[in-house]
Amino acid sequence: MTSENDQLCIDAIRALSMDAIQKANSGHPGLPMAMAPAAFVLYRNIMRHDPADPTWPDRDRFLLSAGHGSMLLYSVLHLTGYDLSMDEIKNFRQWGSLTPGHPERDRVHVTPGVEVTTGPLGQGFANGVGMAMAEKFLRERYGDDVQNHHIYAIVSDGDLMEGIASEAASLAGQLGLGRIVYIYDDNDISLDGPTSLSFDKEDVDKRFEAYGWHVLDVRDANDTVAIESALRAGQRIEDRPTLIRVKSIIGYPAPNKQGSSKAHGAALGEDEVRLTKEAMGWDPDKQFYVPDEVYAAFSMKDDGAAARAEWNERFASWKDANAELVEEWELAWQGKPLPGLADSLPTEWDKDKLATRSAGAKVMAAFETSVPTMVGGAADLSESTKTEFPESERYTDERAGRNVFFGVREHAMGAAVNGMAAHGGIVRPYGSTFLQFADYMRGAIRLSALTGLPTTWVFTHDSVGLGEDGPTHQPVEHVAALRAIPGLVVLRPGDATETAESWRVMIEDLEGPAALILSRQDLPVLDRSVYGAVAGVGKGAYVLADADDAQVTIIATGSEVATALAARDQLDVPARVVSMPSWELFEQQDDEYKESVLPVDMPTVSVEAGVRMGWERYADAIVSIDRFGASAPGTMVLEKFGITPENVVTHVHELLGTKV
Ligand SMILES: Cc1ncc(C[n+]2csc(CCOP(=O)(O)OP(=O)(O)O)c2C)c(N)n1
Ligand SMILES: [Mg+2]
Repeated sequence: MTSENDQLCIDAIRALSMDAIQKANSGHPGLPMAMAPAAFVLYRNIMRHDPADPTWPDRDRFLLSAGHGSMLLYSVLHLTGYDLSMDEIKNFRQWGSLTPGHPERDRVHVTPGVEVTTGPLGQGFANGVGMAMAEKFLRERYGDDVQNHHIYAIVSDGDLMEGIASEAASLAGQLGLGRIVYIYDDNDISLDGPTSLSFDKEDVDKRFEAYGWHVLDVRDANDTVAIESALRAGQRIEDRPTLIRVKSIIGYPAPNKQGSSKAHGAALGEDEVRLTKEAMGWDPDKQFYVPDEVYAAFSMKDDGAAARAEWNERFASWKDANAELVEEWELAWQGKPLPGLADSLPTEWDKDKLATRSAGAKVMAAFETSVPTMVGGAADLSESTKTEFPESERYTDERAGRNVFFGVREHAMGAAVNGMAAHGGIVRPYGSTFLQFADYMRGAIRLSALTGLPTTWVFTHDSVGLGEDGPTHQPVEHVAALRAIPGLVVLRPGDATETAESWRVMIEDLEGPAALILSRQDLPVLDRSVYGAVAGVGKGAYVLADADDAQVTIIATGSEVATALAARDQLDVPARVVSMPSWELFEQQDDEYKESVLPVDMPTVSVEAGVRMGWERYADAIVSIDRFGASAPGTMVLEKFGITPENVVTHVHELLGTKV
């Protein structure tokens, strides 16, 4: 039986959520009302968390994967004592508030206690898998005095319908991530109506058991005793993730709207809010009312402070006993590499031609020990993307190594990498695949940018130059599509040395996410005693080769830098070549620098083996590929599509009005 006091706390979540949504006349009351008991048990009785310090490293993490139920989270954060005031609750969904429509972990609005941005269903589910991976890795590396916590989430029908959740659940089962304990809000309702429309044939329990999860059923979402004992059972299972399926009635206890999709995504209406308050034994005339007993009983300030103090003590003695690891941990927790990263990077390549993906492999091997908590991997393409830490172990259910075999699960990989970054302690986690498949994980990439997470996306096989695999594998619009994401830094280095510098820039200089775009095919390694210094990479674009009286600038990225240099050699007019690995970094430079690289009055031709979209900003003539690729040897495809020095020369002559 739920005690009277507990019931009051639970009903306070419901009342606050209803009122905030009613005032905004916008939001999703159904989930907060039905899941109020589960959230109360989690935040009051199960989770170790401290409202006064929402970022302490060993706190339990909570993710509201069903982000539409955001008022549930805001109510609970307010009631347990986080710095989220009643005014913020009253400003739900309003401009500049800390209570946006869906929970946002954002560099601009920092809502204390919000771990990840959720809204696109399924992402939070998969973020939690990354968080559990991070926790396990850090626990093994630094010991359980430093990291020893759980990852909790509330997930909905929509979350479980999304493909990303299947990928992530399968991965979590494979990796035996026992610190995951998720509550599934099984309410037979989704947005369009009853789940009989689209989601009632599947046996979710059997499905998750088949993934290797530990599945528990709670028959009544109001049975706090059953919920608490299921959560404790989940905590005890160390070798498998746990899914607790909780049967609930959406919108409970609203007398007329509970159990119907009408409670899903719109304010209940003033009359129904009154009736619901009456049904709960609350005064219908009071809004945003929280009885003092609720604040007293729900507060986690004392228990949270005690939990954190207990950890502080353990952590302090760990520090005394592990002096050699302290600096490493502290830098990792700040997201920084060990000192000396830049000096560790290769400058000699032993070859005069090297694919940038192969250069990338050498670079990763070189900085491996400088970034001891970088964890990442590929979606079953590590042989091709060549992203691996050669001296490190594999991440398995038995041992959390640094090399993750994500399997062919791009979308879950993306969200898990975000989860690792959001967890903290994992420095620049990365995920890699062919550039073509960036589309399969775009939802996660977008969220990495929206949230400003320090994640690294490594994409190889970056143009039709990859050759015979043909148009299904040849990216054409992908670089442009990534550039379209605000806040994502796209880096397409032009040779091996630029690849090394790109990695340095990402690890040392950038705070947010970056996409590193690498070639499959060999590219000349540029002689830096002849060409511009590679330090220009950090400025996004720089002059690689110049002429005193240059009449034209050729801008190129990645593999086309070599094409541009060859065109310059063939031209009978003096030309400048600019390597432009990153538009975003170039845009951050001051006008003087920009003008020094790309003078406004200098005719400019761009060359990039992808769509022309956006190049109008920099170029007067554009050499591009505005069609899908073709299955043939890479050099031939590039030639057929005009990505050749000769075609660049033709464009220059056309632009200058001179004859070839
Ligand atoms: C990827 C994605 N697709 C669609 C939506 C729009 N949407 C929000 S909630 C929802 C489904 C609601 O059903 P459920 O997840 O069961 O939540 P409940 O109504 O039970 O609270 C949909 C389709 C979304 N948020 N994310
Ligand atoms: Mg539902």
